[in-house]
Amino acid sequence: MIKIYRQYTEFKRRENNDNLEEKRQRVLEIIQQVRMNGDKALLAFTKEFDHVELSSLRVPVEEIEQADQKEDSAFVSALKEAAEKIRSFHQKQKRESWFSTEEDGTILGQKVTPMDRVGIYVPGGTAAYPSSVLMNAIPAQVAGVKEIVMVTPPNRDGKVNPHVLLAAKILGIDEVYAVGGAQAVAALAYGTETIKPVDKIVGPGNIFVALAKREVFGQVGIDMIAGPSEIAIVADENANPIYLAADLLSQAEHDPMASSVLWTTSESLAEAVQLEVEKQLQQLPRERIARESIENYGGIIVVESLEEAFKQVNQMAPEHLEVMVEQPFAWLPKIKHAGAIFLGTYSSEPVGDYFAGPNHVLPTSGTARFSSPLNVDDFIKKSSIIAYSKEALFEHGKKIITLAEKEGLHAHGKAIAVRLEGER
Ligand code: HSO
Ligand code: ZN
Repeated sequence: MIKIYRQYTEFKRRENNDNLEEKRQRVLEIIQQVRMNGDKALLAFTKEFDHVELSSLRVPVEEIEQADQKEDSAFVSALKEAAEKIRSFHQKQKRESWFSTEEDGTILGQKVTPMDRVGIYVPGGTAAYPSSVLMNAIPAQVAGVKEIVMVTPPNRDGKVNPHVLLAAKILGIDEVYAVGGAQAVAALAYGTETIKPVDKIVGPGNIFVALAKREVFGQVGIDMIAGPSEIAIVADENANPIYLAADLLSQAEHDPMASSVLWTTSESLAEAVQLEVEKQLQQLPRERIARESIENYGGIIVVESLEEAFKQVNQMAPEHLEVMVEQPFAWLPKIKHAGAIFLGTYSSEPVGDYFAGPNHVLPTSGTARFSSPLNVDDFIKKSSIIAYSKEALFEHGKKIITLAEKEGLHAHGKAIAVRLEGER
């Protein structure tokens, strides 16, 4: 049963008290092995963790080419259409380089350059989501990244998930390696005989992948470290309990650690949703996962006012927030911290997971306080441009020399002074 609370303080937030140190040591060893032994280490770890002996790491290009042949056409066309929607949304995020000319002739600006090579981690098993391939790769493509490679663990037959390959095919990605876990992250960061190192690694993974990403950060860029999924819903008395229950369960089925929370001003709605969650739970193929999540990390919080509800939502800073109230747009100014905000009855969260266009890689575990959904900016970097004019240098040179000398950096001052003197 999903619990009903009258105080937010009674609702316990998910805490991570896993002992990570042991796992971290293991990950460090794996990274070390991959750096020393390259492909040989990758194949050995694949044998150890994925229980399969591969003769080559690279997935043959023909296999990717043929990925659509065994899929049903409704799935292929839905995935293609989703890719188009995601692409057109991300196109709007694209930034241009800019230059501004000052009155003294100086030109200042910012040059935008895409990263050269990016690696996308795609988990194996039931979390191998083709939708996540689209969400990770499309912003990189829109940014202009030329080389996008994918790594994903093989199954016991040595094959990678065919739906994931279909997503790769739709996007035109032909460099895919059948390797997963911390070893795949190490290979992307440091390179091996077959895998050329990348500049940034993105994509979700299990705890070993997350720890490995944290360890290689600095050698390469990484995206966020994603935690279990979360959904917060704020509903008034007019919301439909069937829809609310379904939306809560949509994220609960991801992970036993997922957190689904409803805030409402209506006691009777709270009770109706409680019953409805139970009813729908029993019909879910992933009931076990969803039930564990709902019972441990789910809740319905009855509040005095919507004002109060949004205050508490801001404290949670959820990954997803659904606003199921009349006039949802009117509440937007009150919402400060949420990865993605869904407004109104027809904006059910899975619309955003798959199809609307915005990214479904979102900040979790309260990190929406300081971070954003995965976006095109994650795949570019900026260089500052300074083209100083003679006039500007003569006007400001002395001030620069003063600043340099106060820092005790006389060579800095001299670099300016020789130019000022050169004109004598
Ligand atoms: N809701 C997940 C993304 C996802 N849902 C993938 C379905 N497939 C991220 O929060
Ligand atoms: Zn989802």
